[in-house]
Amino acid sequence: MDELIHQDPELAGYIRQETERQNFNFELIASENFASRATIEAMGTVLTNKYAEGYPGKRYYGGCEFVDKVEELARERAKKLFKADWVNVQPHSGASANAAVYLAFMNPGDTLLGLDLAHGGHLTHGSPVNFSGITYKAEFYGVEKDTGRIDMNKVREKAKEVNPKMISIGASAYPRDFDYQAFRDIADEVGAFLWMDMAHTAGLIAAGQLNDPLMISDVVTTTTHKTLRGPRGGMILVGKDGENKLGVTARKSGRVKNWSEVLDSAVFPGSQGGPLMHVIAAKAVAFGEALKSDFIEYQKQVKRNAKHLAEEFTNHEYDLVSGGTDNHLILVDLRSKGLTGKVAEEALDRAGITVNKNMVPFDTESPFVTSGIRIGTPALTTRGFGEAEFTKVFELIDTVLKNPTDEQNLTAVKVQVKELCTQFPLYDLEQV
Ligand code: DSN
Repeated sequence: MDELIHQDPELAGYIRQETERQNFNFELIASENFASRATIEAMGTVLTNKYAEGYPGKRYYGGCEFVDKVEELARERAKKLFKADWVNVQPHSGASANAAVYLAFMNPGDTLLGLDLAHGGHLTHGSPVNFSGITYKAEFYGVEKDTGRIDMNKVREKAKEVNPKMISIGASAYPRDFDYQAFRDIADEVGAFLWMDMAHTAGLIAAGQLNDPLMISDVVTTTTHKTLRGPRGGMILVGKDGENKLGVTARKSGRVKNWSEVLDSAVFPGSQGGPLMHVIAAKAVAFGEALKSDFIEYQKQVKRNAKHLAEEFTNHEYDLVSGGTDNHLILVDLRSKGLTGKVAEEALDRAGITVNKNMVPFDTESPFVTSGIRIGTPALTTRGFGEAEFTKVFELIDTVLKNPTDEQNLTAVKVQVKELCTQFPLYDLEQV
């Protein structure tokens, strides 16, 4: 970063401060991770200069011979990683990938059935403040009050009642795995498309640590920066390509096309312009890393750490939504401790522990206050934390939550957080 420090010391200083924050805090936001040095390097290259609207071999600009190879490499690695027939690596984000899916399969006013945001769903799955809820008619299924889990009989009842054009699966705060076959059966019964947004769990799925939606869903979207540990971005996949059985037609020609053709044109020119070739290069690096055998061990450890953390919380009389976890995250319901998510998040932040406040199902607080916190293990597992370290993570969280307004307490915890982080080095400050 020598040139940046020289040319723009103010900006370089902020980047350095953020690097230090990441190095010396407990990063427990379930949707975050630490990309490798190689992945970050790929993003800081001259590929950012290149316009490459279109796809490899079919671009609207000259000079694309090398970025074609970059995009092909990313596609081939992603296909291998997820055993998918087809992928599109151009979406700039998860929301952009999801927008392309809507554009491909839905007309304005069509009905979507998705998991309620207040029960762990995602903004782009029909929330009234998001384009998905504004443009389409959004209906929701939820989790059960007593179990915190989705009841597939209720999903079936709801699907029969609202007759959706598309059913979405996927969540941002659901600690359990999904029964994809049950969703498929329901989608087939009501004649709906089935779309899985695996943004949170893609890395676990790639490593065989959760049920695999690829061959069961019509289309799958993901981000590339969460459990997948790549650069910030999105991707769309089709497990089994072929003529789409519900007869989606290409918007201009009216011809029935394969899933892949419909989706490619929904990304470009449908909803995006030039792809971010530097980010696509970084995706290729991350997919290459995920194809190595130590990625499977990493994902197993992510799950072991989450399970261990869940046990620590339940053994100390905290309530967890659904009582535990199958994946990389837990959702702590703080009502029995007399705390809100907002108070907990702010106190933990002052102690160097980063989590996010989160609604719990049937929450009585507003989204700005909430009754819960969401905690994920992917990032700290990347820096080498195992179960022993997660015991310490729990102890320090518990110490904060017992006295969230005691500044001395928070300062003492922050010192211990930094000590433990120092034993597991992350980014070399000399390189940034
Ligand atoms: N913002 C992401 C999360 O935290 O889960 C979802 O897009």
